[in-house]
Amino acid sequence: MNDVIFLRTSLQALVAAVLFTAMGPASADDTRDLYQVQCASCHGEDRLGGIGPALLPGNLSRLKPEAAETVIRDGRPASQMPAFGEQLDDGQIRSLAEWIYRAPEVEPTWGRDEILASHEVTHPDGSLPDEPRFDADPLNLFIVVETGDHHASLLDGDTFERIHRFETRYALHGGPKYTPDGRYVFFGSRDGWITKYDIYNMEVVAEVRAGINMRNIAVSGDGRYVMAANYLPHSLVLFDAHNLDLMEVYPVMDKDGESSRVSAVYAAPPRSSFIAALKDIEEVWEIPWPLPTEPMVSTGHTTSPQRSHDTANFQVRRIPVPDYLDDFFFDLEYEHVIGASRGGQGGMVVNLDSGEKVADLPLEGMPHLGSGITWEYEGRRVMATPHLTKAAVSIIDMTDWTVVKTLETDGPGFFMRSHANSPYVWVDVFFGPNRDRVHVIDKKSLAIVETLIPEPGKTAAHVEFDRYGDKLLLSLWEEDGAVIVYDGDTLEEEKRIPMSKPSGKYNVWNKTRYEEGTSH
Ligand code: DHE
Repeated sequence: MNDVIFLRTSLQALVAAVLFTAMGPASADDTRDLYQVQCASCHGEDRLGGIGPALLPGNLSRLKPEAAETVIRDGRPASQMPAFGEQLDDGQIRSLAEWIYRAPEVEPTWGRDEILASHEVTHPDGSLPDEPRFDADPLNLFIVVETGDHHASLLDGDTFERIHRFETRYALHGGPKYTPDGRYVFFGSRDGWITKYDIYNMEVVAEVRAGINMRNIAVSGDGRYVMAANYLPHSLVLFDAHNLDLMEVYPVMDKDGESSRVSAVYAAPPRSSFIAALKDIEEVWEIPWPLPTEPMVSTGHTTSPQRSHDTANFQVRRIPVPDYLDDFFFDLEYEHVIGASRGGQGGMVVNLDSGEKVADLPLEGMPHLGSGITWEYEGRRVMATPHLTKAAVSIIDMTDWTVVKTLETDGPGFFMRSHANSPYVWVDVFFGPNRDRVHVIDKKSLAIVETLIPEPGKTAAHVEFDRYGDKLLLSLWEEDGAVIVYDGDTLEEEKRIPMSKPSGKYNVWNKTRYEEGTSH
């Protein structure tokens, strides 16, 4: 399917390129056509985003037009944006770069009315049976997102048998988020949809579209609320997790009315709050959820804390920070946010209570902090992060924020993983000629002790352990890919399960227990 689209767009591109070259400087119609041929399949026909971000003036405030030309010509590292320098001449690149700064013909809106109109509850909370329809440890299940054909698989984490495979929304991005009991999972798609899925009954139970171009979602530590972070519109949107009822839309702007995209939102259970980093405003927002002090009430088959739609608890606390945070990570106590801007030359550590910057981190080469992990090393806690544009893994002492070690790798990596019970950390080599390699780092010696090549020439990426830290899954990130089961100690391959471009894998136990070796 994707090959057909690729072939068609390549042919269209060739025709368009020939026409443009013959016609001289591009007119508005030419540029509109060129955009449709070259860009629309990822960025949307109306520039509202798709697999790629929305391309509207309000979303490009940090990108200068000359820089936009460079991105079109050379591509953007650590994203799916390819280089068009071979296909397009300078005039075409310039006209496309100008085009994306034009005001849209119709200003896109996605507010309360649109969100409410999109809301669908197929199985109201409490209406389906409470027993799993399968025989497996419900806390050791994996959800695997298969981006090739927009499906997800449910795997038994003990036998590694596939229990079920189901269709998802288009282009899921970011980790799906579980309720603390592991019964429900929430998926977020780049085009704004949130899907609530009942794992026990293997049914979609509710859906709502939170935005036009979404970053990610977070579920409160008590499982009662879902927060969505958007690129378009510039908003955070709060839902009641039970049926995805809309609770609040937060326009994201500073005190002068300048609005911002949201980089991402995370739940910080020890603080009982959502933490959102902003892309165009130098602020981090903290939005606390209420503690479940209300009496317990019966909701059909389940007993849960009484629901409150009173958002008095959900007031925004603004924390000024010295730079934009595109990417960020937290310590286990959620006392500090460790963040970096994509353009910056390093990272910084901000204390979330005082709002003070407590350290600078000398991390060049775009640290991918979002995929950082932590472990105990010689009696202190360290964190490690790969870099998106540098062949290195940085290991940082979290007690004084100094760099303990910089490990040289076979190329820039995207994802890191471990488990408290595992002696090893796994990091992929996502970019460049060695993207078929995965490094295994010993947590004690901080050295790479093994480099695996599961299948030469095929991208190997993203690991997730089972709940015990014994076995792990690695993706062969290809259309005709697979997840590979490894023994976590012997590093021997045990099994392959065919999948369509499997991306992230998410173990219920590790995610709901905020395991130190996985993403949160
Ligand atoms: Fe992601 C997680 C941002 C490109 C696959 N990515 C995240 C998160 C953020 C983020 C903020 C954490 C959200 C969460 O889990 O709740 N990603 C970005 C970018 O800014 C970037 C570089 C550019 C962009 O296109 O937005 C980017 N990401 C990609 C890809 O190109 C990937 C490889 C393929 C894809 O499907 O888009 C990709 N991102 C992922 C995956 C996760 C993710 C699989 C979840 C990892 C996890 O283990 O939790």
